[in-house]
Amino acid sequence: MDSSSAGQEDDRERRGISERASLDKRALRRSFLDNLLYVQGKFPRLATKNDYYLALAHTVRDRLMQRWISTAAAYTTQCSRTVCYLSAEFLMGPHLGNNLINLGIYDVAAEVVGELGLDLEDLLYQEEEPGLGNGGLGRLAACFIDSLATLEVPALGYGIRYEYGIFHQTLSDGWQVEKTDKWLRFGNPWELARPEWAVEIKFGGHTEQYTDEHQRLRVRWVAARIVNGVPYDTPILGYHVNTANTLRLWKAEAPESFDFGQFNRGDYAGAVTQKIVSENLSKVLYPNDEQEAGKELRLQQQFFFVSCSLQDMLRILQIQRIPVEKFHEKFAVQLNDTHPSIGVAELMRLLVDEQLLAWDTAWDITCKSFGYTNHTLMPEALERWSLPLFQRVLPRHLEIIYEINARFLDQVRIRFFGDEARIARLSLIEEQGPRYVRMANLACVGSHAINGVADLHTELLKQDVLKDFYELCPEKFSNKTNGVTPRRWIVLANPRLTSLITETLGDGWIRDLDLLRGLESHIDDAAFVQRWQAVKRANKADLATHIERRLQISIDPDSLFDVQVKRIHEYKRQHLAALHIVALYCRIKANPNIEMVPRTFIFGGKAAPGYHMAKLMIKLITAIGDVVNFDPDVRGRLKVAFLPNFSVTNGQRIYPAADLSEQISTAGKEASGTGNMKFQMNGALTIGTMDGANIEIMEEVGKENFFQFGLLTPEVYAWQARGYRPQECYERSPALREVIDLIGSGYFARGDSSVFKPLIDVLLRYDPYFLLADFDSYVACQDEVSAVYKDKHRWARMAILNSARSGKFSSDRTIRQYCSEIWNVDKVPVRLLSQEDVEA
Ligand code: B1N
Repeated sequence: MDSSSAGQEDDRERRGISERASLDKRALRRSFLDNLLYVQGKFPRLATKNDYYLALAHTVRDRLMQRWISTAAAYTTQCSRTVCYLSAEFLMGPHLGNNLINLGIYDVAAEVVGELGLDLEDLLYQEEEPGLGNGGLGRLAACFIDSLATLEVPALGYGIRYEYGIFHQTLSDGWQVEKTDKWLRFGNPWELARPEWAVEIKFGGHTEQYTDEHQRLRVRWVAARIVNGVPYDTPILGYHVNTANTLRLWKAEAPESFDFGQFNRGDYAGAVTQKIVSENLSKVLYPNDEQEAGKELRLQQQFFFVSCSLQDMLRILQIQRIPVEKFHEKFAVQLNDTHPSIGVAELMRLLVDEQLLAWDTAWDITCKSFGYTNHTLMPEALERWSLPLFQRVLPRHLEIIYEINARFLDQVRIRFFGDEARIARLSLIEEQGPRYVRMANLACVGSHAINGVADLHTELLKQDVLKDFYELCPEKFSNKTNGVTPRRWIVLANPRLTSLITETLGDGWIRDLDLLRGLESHIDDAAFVQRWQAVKRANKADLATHIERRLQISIDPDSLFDVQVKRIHEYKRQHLAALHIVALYCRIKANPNIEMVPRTFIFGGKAAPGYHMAKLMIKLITAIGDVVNFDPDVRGRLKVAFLPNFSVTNGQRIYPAADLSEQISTAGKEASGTGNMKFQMNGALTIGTMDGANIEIMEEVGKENFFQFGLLTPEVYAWQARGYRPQECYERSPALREVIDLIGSGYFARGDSSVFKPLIDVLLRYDPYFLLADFDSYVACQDEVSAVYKDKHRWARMAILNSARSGKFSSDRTIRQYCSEIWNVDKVPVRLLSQEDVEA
C-alpha cells in the first residue's frame, strides 16, 4: 500500500470512528434522558442531582447487560474452569466512574451531561460507595476482581451484602464519632436480586446417626433454625474487553414457612422477632481490622456466606451437568484469610452428608479445591472460636473438624514420632486452657496452596506463624505479592496524570503497567518534567480546596504534602508521625526564624470503635493540629489536617496529590500494605521501614529513590529478646525527651495532662511497636526528605522514576501469578452476542 492510499485508509477509519462516536453520543444522550423520564419519573426541570446520577447509572447499566449476558453464555457453554474468590469483605468503591472508564465512554458521558448543564464529577460524587470492607484486605478483593475481569478469567466474587458497611467517621472535638453507613438508602442501581437462586442455611440443633438403604452409617444434621440466603449480583466489567464477571453477595432473609408455626399459634410478635433475628445475619460489617472479636454473630456470618456460596457452586455444577466428583476441576476456591475457612468443613459436610460421597473422595476434592491466603502476622488477629460457641452454632461441623483432625494428626505422629509439642501446635484444636478451634490450622490442612502477600510476609509465615505447617508441607507455600488496579488508582483517580502518560507512551500501559518504564527515557526532557510538576501541583491545589472547605484551614499547595492514610493502629504508628510533627514544632518554638521546608501533614483513617488507644491516636493528631495550625510563630510552615471518613472515594482525591507516602509500620508487622503502591503509582516518594511490600517497592525504585529508616525485622526481634527498655531511648535522645514531655505536660490538651497519659505511659513503659527506638532514625530521614524537596527538579525526577517503576504492583501481575501458580485457570475471551442471539 502506498503512503497516499494508506493516508486515505487512515482518514476513512478516522471518519468511521468519529461517526461512530457521534452516534454513540446521540444514543447515550437519548437513553440518559429516557432513563430520567422512565426510571426516575422526572422531567429535567424537576430532577435532583441524584436523579441525574441514577439516570446515568441506568444508562451505563443498560450498556453492561449485553456483556454480562454474553459472558455468562460463554462460560456456561464452555463449562469454563472458574475462580471463586471467597471474602467476607469487598471494598468496591463507587461503580459509575469505573464502569464509564472500562466501557471507554467516560469522555462522551462527560460531554453529554455537560451539554445538559451538568458536571460529570458532580454526578459521580452522588454515588454512595459500597463500603463493605475495613481496609486493605477488602480493597484487595476489589482490585482482584477488577483484574480477573480485565484478564478475561472466569471468576465469581462471593461475599456478604451487608446492609450497613463500614461506619461513617465524623470528628467531634477531635475525637472519632461513628455514624451508621446507610449506603442502600437511595437504592442501588448496580445490583440485581436473584431470589430464584436463594438457598437455605441451617444453624444450631443437633446431629443424629442413621443407616441408609445400603446399610451404611450416616449422619443427619437436625438444625434449630433455618435462614434463607438470597444472592444479589453486580456485574464486574473488565477494561476494554467484553468480559463482565459477577460479584455475588448474599443477603439473609427469614424463610416464609418458618414463621407459620408461631404465627398460627397467635404469636405474631414472636414470628416477627424470628424474622429480625434472621435478617440480622447480613445487617452489619464488623469494624475490626486485625483484631479478633470472637462474637457468635460473626461466626454465623462467616458460615452463612460460605455455605450459600458452596451450595451455589453445586447448583452450577448441576446445571452444567458436571458430576460432583469433578468439583475441583470446575472450581478453584480461594479463602481470603481465615474468615471463610469454615468452608473446608462445610464442603466436607455437603459432599459426605448430602452428596453421599466417601470421606476420602470428599477430602481429596476439598484439598484440591481450596487455596488459603494469609494476611496477617499479628497474633491477636488469628481467628479462634471457643468450643462451646462452635458446638452451639455448628454442631455437625465440630464433629467433622474432629474427624479431619484425628486423621491429620495420625499422619503427623508417624512423620514426627514422639514430638508431642509439635502435635499440640499443629492440632486444629487448642487444648491448653479453654479449648478453641483454630481456623488458620483448618485452612492450612484443607488447602493445597498457602500464600502470604509480600516476600517478607511469606518468609515470616514460614519461619514463625505457620512454621509447623511449612515443615510438614513446604511444597504448599508460595508468595503472591499484592497489587492494586491501575484502572481505579491511576486512570479514574488521576485523569491529569493519565493524559500526560498516554500522550507520552500511548495507552497500552493501562493493561500492561510494566510499560510505564517508558517514562524513564523522558526524565531529561525538561518539558516533560515541567508537565509532570504541573500535574502534581494541580492535584494538590484540588485537594487543598477540598480540605479548606471541609476543615476551614488554609493549605499552601506549594508545601510538601506528607500523607498517611490507612486504618489507625498502633503497629502502623501514626503516633510516630505525630511525634515528628511535635519535634518540628519544638524547633520552631526554640528558634522562630529557623529555615524549614513548609509541610502539610494529611492524615486519614478509621479506628475500630472499641480500640481506645487508636481513638486516642486520632485525638492526639487533631489536638496537635489545633495548636500548630494557629500558632503565629509557625507562620503557616506546618499544617496538620485529619480528613474525616477515609474511604475509597476520599482515597481517589488524596493519593494523586501526595508528595510523600508514609509507610512507617514496625518492621515485621505489616503483611504487605497496598496504599504504599497507590502512592507510588501516582508519583509520591515513600518514607518507609523495611516492612511488607515496602521492601519490594525499594527494590524496584532503587535505594536512591526511597527514604528508608528504622530497625530491620531481625533487629526488632533481637531488641525484643534482649529486653527492650524504651525509657533508655527517651533518656538518650534530647529531641525525643522534649517531644514526649511536651505532650505529657498537657500542652496539646489545654493543660490537661491526663488526656494523653495512657498513650505516653505505654510508650515509656512497654512501647510494643518500637516508636522510641525508631524515633531518631525517622526524624533524621525526614530531614533528608526536606533537603531533597528543596531541589524541586531532583524531587520531580525521583517521583517520575517511582511511577515508572511501579509496574510490578499492578494487581494484573498478582492475578496472573495466582492463575498460573495456584488456580490453574486460563482466560476465556467473550464474544459479544447480538440482540438476535440473546433473544433466540
Ligand atoms: O491485608 C492487606 C495487607 O496489605 C495489609 O498489610 C494487612 O494488614 C491487611 C481481620 C483483617 N490483614 N488482616 C486483615 C481485616 C479484617 C478483619 O476482620 C483481619 N487485614 C489485613 C491485604 O493483603
